[in-house]
Amino acid sequence: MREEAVNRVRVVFTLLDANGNGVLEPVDFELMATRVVAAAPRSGEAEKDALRAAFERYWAVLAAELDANGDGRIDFDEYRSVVLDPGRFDATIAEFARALTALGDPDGVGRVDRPTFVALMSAIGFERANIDALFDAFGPSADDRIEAAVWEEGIRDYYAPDKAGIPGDRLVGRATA
Ligand SMILES: [Ca+2]
Ligand SMILES: [Ca+2]
Repeated sequence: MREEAVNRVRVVFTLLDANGNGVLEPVDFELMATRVVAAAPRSGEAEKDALRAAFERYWAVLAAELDANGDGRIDFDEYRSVVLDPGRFDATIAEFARALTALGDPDGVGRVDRPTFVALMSAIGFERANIDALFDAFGPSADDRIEAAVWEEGIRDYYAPDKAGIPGDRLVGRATA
């Protein structure tokens, strides 16, 4: 497993622990879904419901696959095995990636502008400098928009254990220009 993959997973664990008590529980995913939906005022109810459903499923799958000691919570040692066998989570991550990027593209034109991207990624909890660095790594157009499909693929790559030097690494540590 690439060290970069472990670092990416650690960042996600910290963010998913929305109430900051050191373990993942259902309430974290409810909090996160509420925050992200609140950051997407231009999106329709169907898209918001899809995002909420994606977070619910995300938790359900993590709980079923990673809660090794069966206490209904997932600590980091349990969570880090998410990258050992990512195939188990492909469908869940793909659903999440699709739901999130759909919120980023409320007009359904396949493109995401920077303010919308920043709002959603800030709601998840990433730092502004990292968010901008990631957006730039996705190769924005002259009018400062990225392809929704590129972002969606970037989310899936983020969880890939064998990838390094990918745009998602911009979300780890301090952003560098
Ligand atoms: Ca928590
Ligand atoms: Ca547990």
